[in-house]
Amino acid sequence: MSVKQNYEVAKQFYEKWGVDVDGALEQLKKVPISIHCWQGDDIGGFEVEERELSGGIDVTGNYPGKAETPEQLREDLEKALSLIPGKHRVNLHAIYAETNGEIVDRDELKPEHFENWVAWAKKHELGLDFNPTFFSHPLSEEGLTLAHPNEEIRNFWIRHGIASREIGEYFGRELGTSTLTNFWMPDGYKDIPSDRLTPRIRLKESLDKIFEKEIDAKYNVDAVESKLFGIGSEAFVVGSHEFYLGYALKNNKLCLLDTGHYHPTEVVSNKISAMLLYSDELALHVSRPVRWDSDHVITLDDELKEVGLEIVRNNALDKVRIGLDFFDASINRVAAWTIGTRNMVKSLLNALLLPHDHLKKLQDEGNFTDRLALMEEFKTYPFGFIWDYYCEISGVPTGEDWLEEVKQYEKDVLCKRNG
Ligand code: RNT
Ligand code: ZN
Repeated sequence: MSVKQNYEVAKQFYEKWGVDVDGALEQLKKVPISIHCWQGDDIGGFEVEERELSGGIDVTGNYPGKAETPEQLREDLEKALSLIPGKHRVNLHAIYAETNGEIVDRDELKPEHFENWVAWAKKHELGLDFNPTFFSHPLSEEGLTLAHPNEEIRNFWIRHGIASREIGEYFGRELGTSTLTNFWMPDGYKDIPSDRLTPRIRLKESLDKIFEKEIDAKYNVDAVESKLFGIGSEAFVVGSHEFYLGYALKNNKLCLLDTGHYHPTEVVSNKISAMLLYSDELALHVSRPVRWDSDHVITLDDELKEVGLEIVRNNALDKVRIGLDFFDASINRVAAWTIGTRNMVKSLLNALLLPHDHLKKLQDEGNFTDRLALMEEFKTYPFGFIWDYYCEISGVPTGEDWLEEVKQYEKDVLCKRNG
């Protein structure tokens, strides 16, 4: 049976429930996932001065073939993109600037340091997103940046924030699609603070300065990302969820939810509908925490499916900016991107294939038996055949065929690198 034939059969299962399967694929095609460049080189970046990863995050593993140059990173991204159905975006961090061997500190970064990325994005018709880098730097070593008691240090990071928004705006202008510039700061304390308010006031004031300049949302939109704890900030993080939720709502910023940044039984899927009542848009960093904010490659687990369901059943595909945030150096990095991004797309497809109106109605009627019975039965519907067909019409490998390509790429390209 061909992929197409399987599709035709599988389609009937869903059409029985009134689902427009071809329409679902059309819709899915238009949803971009923002693929984080930092999976490709373990959040190394290309700063001239070698710097250790800091900020309370960690990448473990030493799989061979890590990208060492911007050209290699782009080459690897191209490979991964060729294995993922749909048109997507690439998410950069400030440390991925290209400065031609010149030392340019974070507060002096300019759009011109990202010209190569923009040219590449144009060539491949990709949108770009951006993140200032508030870690892996001598001035963040004390675990504080925008909330630091020292004004000079704070000002350095404020300048970095301002520079970053300008880079985001430049991306948006050049590429004709608005950039999401996401602010995550590691600021926090290892042990119980004697004062939680003052650091929060400082963070708030620093952010106000960074966001002073109005930028057209056509070009750049800002997001703020909270966290519960990090390595070295176990007792207190200045930018907690409530801090940023409040900040975002009051200042018309996007609140970015990282699926690894909450209590172990607290889930991001449950926050989406609540927040969309008060905010037109929000952003995600889809990650997989294993016992802590470990940033494992995302699998098609229950929570990933639930995130997809909440976005689709609440008609929020154009309200949620979906980005990924995982980093694993113990497996092939191109495979990591491919597995994770394909899973994100799969979770959306799964959601697009369900008869939400019917299921909502059952709930309103109090018919919980049918609701549970159907939701369980749909789990074993022939989803895989629809997915394969989507891959085929998108011109990317179906099923596990992509793995051979990654293995070949590992042999031909990755293993020939020094890394
Ligand atoms: C850290 C945050 C943040 C980073 C990236 C590299 O816990 O999740 O988003 O992972 O900016
Ligand atoms: Zn994140």
